[in-house]
Amino acid sequence: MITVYNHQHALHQGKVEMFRGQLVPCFEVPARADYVLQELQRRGQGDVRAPQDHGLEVLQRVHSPRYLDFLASAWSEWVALDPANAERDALPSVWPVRSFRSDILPANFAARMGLFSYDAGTPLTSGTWAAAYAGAQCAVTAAQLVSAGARSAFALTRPPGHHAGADFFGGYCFLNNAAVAAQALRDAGADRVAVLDIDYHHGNGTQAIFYERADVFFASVHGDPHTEYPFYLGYADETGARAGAGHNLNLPLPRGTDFARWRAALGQALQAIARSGAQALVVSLGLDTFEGDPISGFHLRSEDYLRVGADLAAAGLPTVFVFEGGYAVDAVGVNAVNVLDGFAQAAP
Ligand code: Q9C
Ligand code: ZN
Repeated sequence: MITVYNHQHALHQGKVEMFRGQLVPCFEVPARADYVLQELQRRGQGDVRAPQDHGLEVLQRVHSPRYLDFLASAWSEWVALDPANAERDALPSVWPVRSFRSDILPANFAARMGLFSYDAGTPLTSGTWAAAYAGAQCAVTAAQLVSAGARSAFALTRPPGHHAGADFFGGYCFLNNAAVAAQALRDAGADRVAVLDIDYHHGNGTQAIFYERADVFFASVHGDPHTEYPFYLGYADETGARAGAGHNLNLPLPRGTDFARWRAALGQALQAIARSGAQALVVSLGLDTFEGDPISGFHLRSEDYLRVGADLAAAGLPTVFVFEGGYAVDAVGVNAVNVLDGFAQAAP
């Protein structure tokens, strides 16, 4: 399998996130991607390439212009507020909930941070834009390799993407790499595409981006949002709207779910994807379903990920893998490469 690697991922290096009234060290750290790359090389899957730069246009297919403008200039505006900010992450602290206006773009920087986000756990840093931009280009490059006939490709990048919407960041995500890949597959000629999200957390950003569209089917297996982040989306009754009605499938599972039950849900998602008529698949590959994950609640084991890869291969679709969550840092390499290996060994 070809890996398109974001060599600039470590430019995004958050220091702290808000958790229960305290700033705690970030879970989403550069070592995550380093371990995956190391494991790929250790197991002789070292066809690792750099992304091609397809410009802002590919991002504008998914994200709003005012959000992209904000992200591109946010760090310099933050430092302009106070030179001492250069040493601090930027975090939002005020948000426009229901009945506030979101059409107005406030001049105040804190107000714009809140307008374009939904949590205080996603620090924006000096290199966030550069890292996220290069990461989204990795997703496009992987999609184009698959469009050109590759059986599969892996976009190995961070920060992750599936919580980011058309005009918001959150959940450690800024640009929605999986959505950008799905759109790139569409733009390269696939009439119907599916996104399958197997991160522990519901892919609220991806769902929101495609919710009213019939051309991109979204399916997600995740922790029940009644108790699990992102809480406000990911319920089973969300099936799509308007033209997208019937093109969204959520399979929430309780905290404590083991591999047998999780795999049955994966099977359900894959059946729905087959029925959707998708000609290509994007997998939002989160490894935070692992039993050792520090912030999640499923019980998958490292060897289970080989079977996950084989199940995905059995769908028989050209597949773009996009790296998402997974915070058991010393296991995330083995778990990610197990999926890719399981896929490659089973794929025709
Ligand atoms: N102290 C992804 O997996 N809140 N994002 C966790 C832990 C946010 C996870 C709180 C979790 C976001 C891509
Ligand atoms: Zn996650």
